[in-house]
Amino acid sequence: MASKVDSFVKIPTIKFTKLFINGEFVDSISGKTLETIDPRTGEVIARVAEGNKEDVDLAVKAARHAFDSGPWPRFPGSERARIMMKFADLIDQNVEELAALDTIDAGKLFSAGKAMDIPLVSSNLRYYAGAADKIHGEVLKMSREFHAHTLREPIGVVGHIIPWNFPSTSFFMKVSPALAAGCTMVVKPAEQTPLSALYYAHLAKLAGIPNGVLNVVTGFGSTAGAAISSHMEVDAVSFTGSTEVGRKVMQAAATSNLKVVSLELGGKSPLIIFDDADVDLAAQLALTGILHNKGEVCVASSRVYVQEGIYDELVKKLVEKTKAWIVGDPFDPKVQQGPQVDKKQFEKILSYIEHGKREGATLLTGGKPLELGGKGYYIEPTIFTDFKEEMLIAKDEIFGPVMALAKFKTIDEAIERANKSKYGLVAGIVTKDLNVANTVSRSIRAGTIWINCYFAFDNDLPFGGYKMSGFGSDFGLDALYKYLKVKSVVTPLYNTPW
Ligand code: TXE
Repeated sequence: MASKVDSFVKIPTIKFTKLFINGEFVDSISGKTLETIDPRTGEVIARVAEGNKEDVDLAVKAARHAFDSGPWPRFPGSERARIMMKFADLIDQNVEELAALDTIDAGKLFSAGKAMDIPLVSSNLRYYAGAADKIHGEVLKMSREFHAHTLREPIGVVGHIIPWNFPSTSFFMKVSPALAAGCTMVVKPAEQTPLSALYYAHLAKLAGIPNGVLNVVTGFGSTAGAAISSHMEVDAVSFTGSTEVGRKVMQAAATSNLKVVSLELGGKSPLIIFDDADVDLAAQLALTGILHNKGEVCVASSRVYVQEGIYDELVKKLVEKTKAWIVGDPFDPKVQQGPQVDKKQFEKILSYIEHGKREGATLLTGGKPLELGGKGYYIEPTIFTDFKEEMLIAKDEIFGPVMALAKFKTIDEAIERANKSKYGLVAGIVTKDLNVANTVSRSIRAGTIWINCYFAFDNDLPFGGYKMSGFGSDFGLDALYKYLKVKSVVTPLYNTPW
């Protein structure tokens, strides 16, 4: 079911469109700007400064100076924590405006932004603020006559390259732990969704984050992004995006200064539903697993395996629920799915749907763009059945509202098919049998396993991939350690001559 496109909320005035370098909003050196587009209509929302290599150089210089001589890495952790808490409070005071910016920029549901994404980022800042004064090393009992201890020191200047699907969450899952660690940074938001990142830069300044600690350079990946990953003065780069670009980031790190790299890349996550599952729960998990955020989610349950005994009943429920799913203006509180982020992503998804038809999968429902007033990048929730792992729709990350469904007989078959992917980000299991849940959890090569739930994220839960879904964690204390280096310090116990 579709709802007409008609805005329900007053669209905020766009206040910040310039680069944020060394505590100031500035134009790009070239004076160039890029358009940011509203995916509900295809119209331009604003023009934002287009940073490139020279601007990244300036931002890195500011971050380098703030790291080498500024107060941030030298503050007691409790002082960093105090400022981060203030930053979180300021976000809470501006929830609606921030959620609205992500809705017009990315087509995300305003209700979800207000209730989940934005509150999650302030809680994320508070989680890492709580860790900022608990960073310490260990005292070691050496095997010889030495006393040794380790120090955990901030890694230095960090580059964060972030995607468009969760503009706010992606920003903070990288920025919060790096701030707590005492790092300074340059953030490059995705070119599709620069607006909330610039707003966060403004709030960081209000909170008292010193100049140069948090810089935001808006711009394109092949210019501004590439300048970060190949920069000689950037000590680490944390990237979330496509596997293809992840490879380029790693290459650039290798051929420049061997900076530390962490990559959160794509996924093609299996959800395995066993015969004993509660059908309603399973159908709900499968559906929201793929349709949440219009399928533009790295952990989307895009391959669903259903055991033969429950298959027909589950498919019937799924189709019923899919037909009742409401696509439309993401500001409308009744709507469950907004437009895809941009024309490129919209066309990519539709071309995968055509591939699915040509490859011989059965189109059960959906499969077409939705004409909502003739504007916007809306796509019907789509389900294919009878897919094979060799098909493109089962191999590639579509990043859209497209589920591929298959029937299986045995647990071994389910495990084998679920693992038949180059990706290994998450997997879901629906069963009441603890032995089955445990066996499958241990047999699937993925960084997170959700049993009888999906999207169960938490600030405390490390999140990262296996295989070509990348390496290094976001969230949890593991993400904090990503931005810290261990230094070993040794002294002789006695005045042994050396
Ligand atoms: O990603 P890119 P795109 C997947 C998803 C999607 C596909 C393409 O399947 O359909 O990727 O999306 C910056 N050096 N994911 O093209 O290009 C870019 O500016 C340095 C999964 O948008 O990887 C943006 O800031 N940086 C994913 C970021 O990389 C570069 C989320 C991601 O863009 C660069 C997004 C370069 N050479 C897409 N080129 C997830 N894991 O959640 C681009 N960038």
